[in-house]
Amino acid sequence: MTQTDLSRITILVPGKLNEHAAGRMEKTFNMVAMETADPDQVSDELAKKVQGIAAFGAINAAFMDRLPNLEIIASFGVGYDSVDAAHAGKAGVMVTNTPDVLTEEVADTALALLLNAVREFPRAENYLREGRWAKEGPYRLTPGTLRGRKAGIFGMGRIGQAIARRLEAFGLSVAYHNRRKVDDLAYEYHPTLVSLAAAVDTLICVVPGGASTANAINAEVLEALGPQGVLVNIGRGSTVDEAALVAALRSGTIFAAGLDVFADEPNVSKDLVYLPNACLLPHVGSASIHTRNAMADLVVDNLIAWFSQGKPLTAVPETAHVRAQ
Ligand code: A2R
Repeated sequence: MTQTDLSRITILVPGKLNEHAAGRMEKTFNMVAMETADPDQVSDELAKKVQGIAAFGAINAAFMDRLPNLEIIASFGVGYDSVDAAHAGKAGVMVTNTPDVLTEEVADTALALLLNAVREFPRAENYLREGRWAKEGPYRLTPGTLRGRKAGIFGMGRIGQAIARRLEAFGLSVAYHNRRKVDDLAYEYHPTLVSLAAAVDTLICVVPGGASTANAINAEVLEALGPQGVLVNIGRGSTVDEAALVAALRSGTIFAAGLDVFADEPNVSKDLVYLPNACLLPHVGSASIHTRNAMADLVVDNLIAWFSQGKPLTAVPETAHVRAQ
């Protein structure tokens, strides 16, 4: 299909659109923006026209079912737990995500969270900005250090392995838990999350969200991690039982946490906000212009590949069987 032909294809964009993606989409397709993915806000005329969705937020089954000619949902981000991909797979709708292009950026952020949680750098910087260095003398020696720590990665996938490479360079030992052992990977494997937590003192969570990981990091796992324990979550907020985490941080069951993701974003539990041993970031794991542009390009390139060659670049496993009509 030529560029001109593509301009006849209607792509719906619910919610806030990445600017770089918007620029390319407007040039390439007939792009229709709407506020939210609400099936009641789609007119019958528009519903018939839509062949693709560029998704920057949740897309549920009801929204897909409102669009009889929908062929593809190109989702922004590697995690696609907010898109009902299982339903799409059954309905013959392709779903794509944006793996790989954000791997190194997210791994960088994981290490920043770990360092900040352990060495208190944000608090030390505030101390300087408040003029306390000159008035009160040097910032306190931190009780935490990376020296001698043993790291465990929950989710040794693309990002998990990029984090592991960084941890090795920092001199930490690395172990991991996945549902399956990864072939040709020398790191120590643990068949359960509790056994991983018990074997390490630094747990980094980078599994996808969804039912299979919901609240997986619970009171038992935090107890196993122990009083020197540091939890870093760069995956999804749904994976951590936040009430159990707050209790563990308050009681000293674990030492500290570094979190980029939360159960109810953008609302962050006040209990976490007031805890001095929690280092919190507003879901910025991949949030550089460089990496967000690369993710936006992959969203648009998936749509172009689907409508011009009948094959996307990065299908999610639940819809890998879907073929273009
Ligand atoms: O379990 P496996 O063998 O499928 O390994 C995957 C692991 N994983 C799990 N591990 C334990 N229990 C589970 N229920 C479970 N579900 C998945 O997480 C795999 O090693 C890893 C995910 O790696 P990738 O698919 O390569 O994803 P990537 O690019 O590393 O991104 C991970 C997540 C995203 O889904 C977003 O939520 C976040 O990082 O940005």
